[in-house]
Amino acid sequence: METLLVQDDAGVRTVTLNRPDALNAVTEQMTAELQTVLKQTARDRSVRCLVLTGAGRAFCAGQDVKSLQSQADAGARLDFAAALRQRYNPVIQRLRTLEIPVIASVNGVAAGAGWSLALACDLRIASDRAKFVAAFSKIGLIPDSGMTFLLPRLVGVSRALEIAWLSDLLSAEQALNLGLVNRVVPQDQLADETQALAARLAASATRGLGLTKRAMNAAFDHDLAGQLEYEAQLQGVAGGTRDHAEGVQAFLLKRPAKFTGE
Ligand code: T3D
Repeated sequence: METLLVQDDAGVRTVTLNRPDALNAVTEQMTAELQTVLKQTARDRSVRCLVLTGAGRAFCAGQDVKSLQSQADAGARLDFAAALRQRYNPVIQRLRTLEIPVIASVNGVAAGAGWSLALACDLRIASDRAKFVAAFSKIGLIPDSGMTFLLPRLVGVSRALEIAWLSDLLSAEQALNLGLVNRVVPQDQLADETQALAARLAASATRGLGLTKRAMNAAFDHDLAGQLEYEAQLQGVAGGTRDHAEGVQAFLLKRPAKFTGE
């Protein structure tokens, strides 16, 4: 991988966006590599939690605007719709449908599609130096890579429009108050706090957590009756897992459960 660092440790896979000189701005190479690593992760049962973070002082500054400009300078016709369909959308879909917890560890600024990447993760833990900016409106674009889907679900349509239209920088504290991040921690504790949270999730009943994610994501498309039926179907699956049996045994024997993710 040229633009990513990938590290596995005790069921936790940490993917670090690694173009620190460009604030980890996203290139074609990076979206291709993200697609590859996420596809591999979906197939690898040993990975029970995924962490996405950035190298250096930024999480991710979104699309590499310089590469867009150099393509335009070279006379290339930029096909934004195709770029989203082929490059970004598969990454967002993968993050949303991976049946393990996905944590964004937001170590610095998250802008444009870089913020969309963080929004597509299930949980966001931010450094107190993290900042968030939609940025799209500043270059005449609309929020993409799932931002128009995810932002209004977290903060409501009116606040989402304000954030998208104004592209003001939000501090980590503002993001916390708006419900855009789950936790804010001091910068020097971010890596440890992220790993502690990831390790705890990776040691949990992975199939149950994955099915919970599937159910929560589907809830927006169902009415109550539909969601109750969907819960019944997924509980039918969770109830057949080894981790369910182990959890019940552990409760009865008054000992800690040892979940294997099966
Ligand atoms: O077809 C398609 O691909 C469409 C998809 C679009 C998706 C998008 O993400 S569109 C939005 C793209 N992102 C932006 O417009 C954000 C641009 N960056 C900024 O607004 C600011 O850099 C930040 C708010 C993120 C951070 O500001 P600051 O003051 O902390 O850093 P800086 O000085 O602006 O940037 C530091 C360096 O990173 C600088 O390089 P230099 O000049 O010192 O060599 C800067 O140019 C570079 N950089 C920052 N963002 C990008 C970038 N280089 C390329 N692309 C970037 N997005």
